[in-house]
Amino acid sequence: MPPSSTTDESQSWRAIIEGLKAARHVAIFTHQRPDPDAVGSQVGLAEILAGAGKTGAVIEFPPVPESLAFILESSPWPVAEFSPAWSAEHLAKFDTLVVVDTSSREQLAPAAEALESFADRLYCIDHHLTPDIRTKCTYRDSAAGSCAEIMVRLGQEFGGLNANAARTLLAGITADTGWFHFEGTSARTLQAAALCVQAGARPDELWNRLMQQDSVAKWRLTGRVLQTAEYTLNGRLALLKIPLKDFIDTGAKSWETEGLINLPLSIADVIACVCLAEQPDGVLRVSLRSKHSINVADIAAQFGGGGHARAAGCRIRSSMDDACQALTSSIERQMPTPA
Ligand SMILES: [Mn+2]
Repeated sequence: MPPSSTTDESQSWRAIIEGLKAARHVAIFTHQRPDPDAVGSQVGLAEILAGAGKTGAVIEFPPVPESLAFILESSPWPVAEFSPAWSAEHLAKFDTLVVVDTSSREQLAPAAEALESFADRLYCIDHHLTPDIRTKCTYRDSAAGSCAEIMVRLGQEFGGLNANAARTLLAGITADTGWFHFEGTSARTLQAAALCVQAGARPDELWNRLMQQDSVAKWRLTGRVLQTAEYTLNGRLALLKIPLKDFIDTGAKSWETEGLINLPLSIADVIACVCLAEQPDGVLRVSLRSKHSINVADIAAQFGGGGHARAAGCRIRSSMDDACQALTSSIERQMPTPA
């Protein structure tokens, strides 16, 4: 498959391929709060590079959701947890550093400074809108529905995918496209998925590993959050508020809010949803989704975050009520006038 549309992008694509072909010992990073696309892209890339005779490691920012263990356990390279001590001891030993599925300093916060101190050997492969980390080369395809989709193309430059690369990359593709129903799902997405299935990935296995692993605590939390959901701006905006108390009472973990924000989008009138989850340190972790019209990446950016047009996030340090008010008025300014 050809790389991407513009000259800039195809130049950075060639530069990334050349850099990876010349690499010997590679550390692969991804964003905090990793998801299947993040770790699927990491392990898929590790398989591709291991197949080309390279060594390396996959680096995670803790905590990593238990639900992703099945991907990380299949890594051909050791998986390490990032810490300042790990960084001081090991980072300089890698001749090549790669960041996948993000290009945002904020999402790499614990390691951003350390990574930028090696910017001359740092590559980034991403599909998000707002790059700000300093690298030797960043390849960004914001039309790709997942970073894993880009990795499948990258695999073709290295002679194809082995069965485990195919499996971990299909995990990333399916998760980031909502099993092929998000806007970013394109012919190239489906072509990449077909290559994965051809190389041995099984959609039924991945559906079970990714979609049928919830805890009872998560569903108790979900019940509470849906009960207390608020619908504003003429029913077009859904607000989900999760105070810390709800996590404590139900026993749900912080990452078990995953997917919850999509539920109110099933309501015909709702065109945007905001979910605010209070963290133990008092900061509000905010997720934003929209069906159409509203660019939630722009909204998130107003609060120091980022993401995609239809899915974005940020962190806000204020009371739940103040944050809801600020987000609601910012979304209201983007609301289309009803016909
Ligand atoms: Mn992604």
